[in-house]
Amino acid sequence: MFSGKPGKSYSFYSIAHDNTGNTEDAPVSAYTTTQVKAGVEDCNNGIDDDGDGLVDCKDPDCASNLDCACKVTSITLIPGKAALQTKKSIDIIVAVRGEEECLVNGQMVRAIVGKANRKFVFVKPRKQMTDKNGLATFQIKAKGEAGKARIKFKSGKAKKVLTVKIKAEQGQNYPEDTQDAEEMPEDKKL
Ligand SMILES: [Ca+2]
Ligand SMILES: [Ca+2]
Ligand SMILES: [Ca+2]
Repeated sequence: MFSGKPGKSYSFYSIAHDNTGNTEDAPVSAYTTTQVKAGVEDCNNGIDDDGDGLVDCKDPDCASNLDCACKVTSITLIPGKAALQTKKSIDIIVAVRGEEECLVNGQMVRAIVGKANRKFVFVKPRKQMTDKNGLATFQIKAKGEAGKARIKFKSGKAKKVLTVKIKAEQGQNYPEDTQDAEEMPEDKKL
């Protein structure tokens, strides 16, 4: 296979030979001309087409190529768990990452509040796209009842559950819930 150098133009022609040693004159113009374009990286051929040392998806020229888009492998919640008083709210940042910690831009993140948890919290918005830093921010507001709520965040095939402990305002009692101690052992330290 003939491989050209970026930015160079190559011409091809053929010269016919016969058995008696006569050689056809070279044609005046080339039969075909192939231009290897400089600065155009083909994002799916395993070759550094534009000569900058970066192949396919590693080349920033392929950043907007669909084959190279950062696809969700994990989501992280910041903070990873929350405690708040009734009627108070907190922002939870959902960080969506792909392979090699790439930032997933424009990916839908959903906040799912199961039926049993709806008496404790509101979440807004219900769904949101990640920004260019792979982040989506949700506000969680505690209703009037103390207890423990679980909110599931889902993006692509990744999901994470946030446990929110809601404490009654001072002077009120709230039920101690140890049900999730196995899953969230750090809760015991609180
Ligand atoms: Ca390439
Ligand atoms: Ca390149
Ligand atoms: Ca490039």
